[in-house]
Amino acid sequence: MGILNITPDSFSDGGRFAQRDLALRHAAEMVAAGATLIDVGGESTRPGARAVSSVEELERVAPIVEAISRELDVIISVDTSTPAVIRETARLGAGLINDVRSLRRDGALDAAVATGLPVCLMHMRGEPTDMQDDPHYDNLVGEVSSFLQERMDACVAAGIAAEKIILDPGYGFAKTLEHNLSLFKHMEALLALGRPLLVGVSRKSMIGKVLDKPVDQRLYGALALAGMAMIKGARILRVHDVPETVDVVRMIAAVESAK
Ligand code: 8Y7
Repeated sequence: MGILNITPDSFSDGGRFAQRDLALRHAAEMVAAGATLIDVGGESTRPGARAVSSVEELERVAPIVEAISRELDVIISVDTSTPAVIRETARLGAGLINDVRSLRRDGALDAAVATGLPVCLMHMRGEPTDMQDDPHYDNLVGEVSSFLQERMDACVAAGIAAEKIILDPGYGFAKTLEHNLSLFKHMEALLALGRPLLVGVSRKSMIGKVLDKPVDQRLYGALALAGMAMIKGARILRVHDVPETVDVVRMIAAVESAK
């Protein structure tokens, strides 16, 4: 899964169409490099990020989803918690709802059910604005696992087939470095929930903190974690660096399919 962040229009001096073409080109490169999903996001979930209105979020994301759906053969994942964005992007061709809030926002679960699309449910506590305020767990793996089980039960009760649910430990969301490392080490425990796991660690601070490296020097660390996640049984890797990660995945697949 290649990450496509849609930055505000003001960021690009070329305006709306240049923005869309740039995003489409980046998506096409990731698909050519082997991405089978593109995760399109219009709301920053970074700690302390500014809130974006649902209108603004939809204005950012909808044209990109529409363009990718028209031009590329890839599953479009939409990184959103917003009911209107869930409904509208599904209509425009989205194939997966990736919600870091696990469909807990008012109206999000109903919107997701109405689309009939698969969903990725991720563990987080609190909101991106306060999630890193001294997170504490008595039993990290147990609490993450129960949370995901509870969200999965709520989705199934609302009418989403269990087969359409992907789970995610939520690395970097309401977790210290020690929490992230421990939850990575014990990732296998979450496979007991019976659903495919998605892992997102690309360029995240858990790599920066271990290696003491800024965000543009975290690729090798990310690739080490990508390989480990695959071997531990993760099925989807959410990454910025698609060509490099695809090499890792293909080498592991080659060895695992050997006699
Ligand atoms: C994740 C994510 C982000 C993740 C899933 C970043 C939107 C932060 N991280 N979605 N989104 N899993 N499912 O650094 O780990 O990419 S945003």
